[in-house]
Amino acid sequence: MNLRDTIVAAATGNITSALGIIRMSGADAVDIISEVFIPVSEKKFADVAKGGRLYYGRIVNADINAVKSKDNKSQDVNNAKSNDHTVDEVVVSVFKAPHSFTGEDTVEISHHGSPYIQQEIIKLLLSAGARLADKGEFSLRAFLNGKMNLSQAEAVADLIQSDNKSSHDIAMDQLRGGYNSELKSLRQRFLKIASLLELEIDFSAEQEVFVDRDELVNLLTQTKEKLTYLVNSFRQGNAFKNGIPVAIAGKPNSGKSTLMNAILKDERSIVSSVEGTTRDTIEETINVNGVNIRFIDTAGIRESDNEIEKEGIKRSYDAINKAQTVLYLIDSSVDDAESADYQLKFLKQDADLTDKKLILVVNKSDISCLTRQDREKLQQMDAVFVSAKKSDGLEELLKLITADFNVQDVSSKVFVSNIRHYDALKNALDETSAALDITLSGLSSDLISENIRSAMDFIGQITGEITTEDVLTNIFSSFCIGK
Ligand SMILES: Nc1nc2c(ncn2[C@@H]2O[C@H](COP(=O)(O)OP(=O)(O)O)[C@@H](O)[C@H]2O)c(=O)[nH]1
Ligand SMILES: [Mg+2]
Repeated sequence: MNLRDTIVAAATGNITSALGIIRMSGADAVDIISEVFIPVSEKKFADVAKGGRLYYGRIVNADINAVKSKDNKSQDVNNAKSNDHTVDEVVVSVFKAPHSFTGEDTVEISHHGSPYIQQEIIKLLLSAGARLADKGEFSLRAFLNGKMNLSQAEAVADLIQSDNKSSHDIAMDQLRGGYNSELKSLRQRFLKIASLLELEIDFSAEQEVFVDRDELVNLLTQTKEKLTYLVNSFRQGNAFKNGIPVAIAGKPNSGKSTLMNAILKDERSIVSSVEGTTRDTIEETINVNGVNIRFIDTAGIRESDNEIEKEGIKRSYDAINKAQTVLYLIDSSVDDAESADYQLKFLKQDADLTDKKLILVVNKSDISCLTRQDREKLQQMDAVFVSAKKSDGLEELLKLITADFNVQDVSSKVFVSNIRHYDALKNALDETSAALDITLSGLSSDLISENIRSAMDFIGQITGEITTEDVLTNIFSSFCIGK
């Protein structure tokens, strides 16, 4: 990828709409647009274009133009009217470096929103010297030109993908700096620790311990707490951004599909009284108070020799393992408290439930044959009683699912919602914990320094102060073209 090229791409989707936008960025942007754009003043555009201005005019097919001017003297009667070479009437916005998104000279062409027109204009710009932008290349350039840090560039991608209030709030917050101040203060702490330690190493020949161990332990403990907070915020941050994945599990016929449908008030997944009908998993998202909940209806769990059903059961476990919350349904017309207990034990054996919320849902309460003792026992297991068929108890269930997720928190608290940041923070936390352990055990300070340096590197990776080409390629290639 040559970053000195002038790049072009459609900034709006390939659909018929009122308007579309094409963006072109790079040192030759104005010269290239000048080849195909004639402002109403009919002057050469490159001579008049100023940054921060909009220009109305026509995009013309330059090739035809060239032929026309050659043939001009012959006054060819067949010469088409100038109108015939016009691809579209457009508005061109000019941004001069560094006052643009990318930090380079940039032009944006607002054209009539036909995919055909869009393609034609891009083709003209390509033949005038631009190159088609790679995925995320505009954002990459913005990052490389210091217009935003890496986590802000990622926030642009999140912002475009946000489809509800909480994911939008989180992306917006990250774009506006987010936990940059937290990262800065962490970095400062690490720098302080590192400089204390450097001092000690320099003078170690004299066998003196310069660093007050208590101060060091204090600093490391505080840093560890900060990092732990950020790492733990990911569970919520990720839910706000991507929705809370909720797997609906239980034996066949316990009413999983009926429950999902009742919640969705939709008839998407197959409800049937023949056991094992839902052989695959089905996912549907609903929005409750600004938080997306992604319900995954599973095939149901039981012993089976049937190959297709076995595959369905395997997928059920996959869905459970990936979920953040698991609703485990029992059928209260046949299961009692003991059976519920037995089934949950079975589930815990075969599925990984660490860090997951497990909610026992006692279904079919309309035809339940539970005794009072059963009921009490189930209540002690924090069960929720519902009738999927009658839509009873669903509100309480939804409340329980969203209990840890308060949309109000998004604007007032700091959340980590990006998995790359989460990984980096977790690594920094591990290094800090190791440094603290070494300090407490009174071992040599060179070892601590090493941990602190790599913790600092991990923090630097988040904002992009420390980065490799691989990391950048990886991040920006997940963007779409034109971003
Ligand atoms: N009476 C009653 N029947 C239910 C309830 N929930 C589900 N059923 C019935 O139980 C059967 C199995 O339901 P289904 O949702 O397909 O179960 P799944 O195999 O767990 O997905 C169907 O005949 C449903 O109508 C309920 O709350 N009350
Ligand atoms: Mg089903």
